Amino acid sequence: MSKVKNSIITELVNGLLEGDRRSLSRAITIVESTRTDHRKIAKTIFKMLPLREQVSVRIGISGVPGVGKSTFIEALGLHIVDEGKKLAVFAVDPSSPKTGGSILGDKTRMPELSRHENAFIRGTPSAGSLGGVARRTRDVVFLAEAAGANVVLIETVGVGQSEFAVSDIVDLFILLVAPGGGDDLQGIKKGIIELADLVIVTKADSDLLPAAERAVRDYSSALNLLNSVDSEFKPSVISCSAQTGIGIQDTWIKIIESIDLLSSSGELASRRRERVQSLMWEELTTRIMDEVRKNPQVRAVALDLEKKLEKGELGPVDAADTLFSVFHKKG
Ligand SMILES: Nc1nc2c(ncn2[C@@H]2O[C@H](COP(=O)(O)OP(=O)(O)OP(=O)(O)O)[C@@H](O)[C@H]2O)c(=O)[nH]1
Ligand SMILES: [Mg+2]
Repeated sequence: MSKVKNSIITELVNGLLEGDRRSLSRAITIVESTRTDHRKIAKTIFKMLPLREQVSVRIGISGVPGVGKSTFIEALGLHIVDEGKKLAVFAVDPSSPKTGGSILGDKTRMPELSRHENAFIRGTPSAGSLGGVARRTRDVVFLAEAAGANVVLIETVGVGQSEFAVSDIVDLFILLVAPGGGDDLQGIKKGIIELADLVIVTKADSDLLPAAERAVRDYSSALNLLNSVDSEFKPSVISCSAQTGIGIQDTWIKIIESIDLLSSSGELASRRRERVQSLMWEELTTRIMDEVRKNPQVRAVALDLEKKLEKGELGPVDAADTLFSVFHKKG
C-alpha cells in the first residue's frame, strides 16, 4: 500500500480512536464494502486497532414492525446519553435490500437522539455488503467500541434469522412487545421468545394500560413455561411507555440488573466465550464459501446444475453433492 494511503488510514484510525464520528462513519462504510481495495483497507484498520477486552454493554432489541422500537430506542437512548455514556445504535434488517433500510425512517423517529453528540446511529448495511449478519454486525460494533461507545444497541425486526445472529453478539437480548396482541403472543416466533433475557411491554400508557398489564402477566407465564430450572438467570417481564417516558428509567435499571445477574452467575462469561468461538467458525465458513463460489470449476458446473434444478431434473442435495466433489478435485 502506498505511503499516501497509509497516512490516510492512520489518520482515519486515529480519528476513530479519538471518538470522531466522521471517522467512525467512514470506517464502517469501508468495512461493510465488498470492493477489493476497501477489503484491503479494512484489514489494515482492524490490524491497527488494539484488541481489547469488550468494555461496552451490548444490547439487542427486537420486535415486530410497528411495535415501537424506534420510539423506545429514542427514549432509552436519551436516558443513557444523559448519564454521560456514549451510545451507538445499529439497525439490522436483512429483509430490506435498500441501503439505509428502515433507519432513514428511524432517524426521523429518533429526532433528538440522532442529533445528540454522544449518540451514533447507523442503518442497515446494503444487501451487497460483505458476510453474514453476525459478521457485519460484529465488525461495526467493534469499530464503535474502538471509538469509545460504552453502550451498543442493536435493533432487529423480529421476524427471522437476524435475531439468532444478533443474539450471538449481544450480552442481553430484549424482546419488545406491545399490549393487545391477543392470546397468540402476537405471532412472535416461539424461538425468539426463548432468546429473550428481558421482555418489555411498551406503549403502557393511556387506554392501553390495562392491556399492557395483561400482556406482562401473559409473557411472564409464557417465560415460566419455557425456562429451564437449572439456570440461575430468569428473564423478567416489565412494562414502560416510550411516549410518556414512564418506566424508562426503571427499564434501564432493570437492564443493568439483568446484565449484572448474568455476569455473577457466570452466564455472561460463557456467552462471550461461546460467542468468540462461534465467530471463529463463522469466519471460516465465510472464507471457505468465498473460495468455493470463486472457484472456476465450481462456477462452470454450478450454472448447469442451477438450470437442471430449475427444470426439476435434479434435487438440491444431489446438486450440492456434485459441487462438493468438483471443489474437492480442483487441486
Ligand atoms: N401510545 C404509545 N404509542 C407508541 C409508543 N411507542 C411508539 N408508539 C407508536 O407506535 C407506532 C410505531 O412506533 P415505532 O417506534 O415507529 O415502531 P417500530 O417498531 O420502530 O416500527 P418499524 O420501524 O416500522 O418496525 C408510532 O405511531 C408510535 O407513535 C408508546 O410508548 N405509547
Ligand atoms: Mg423503527
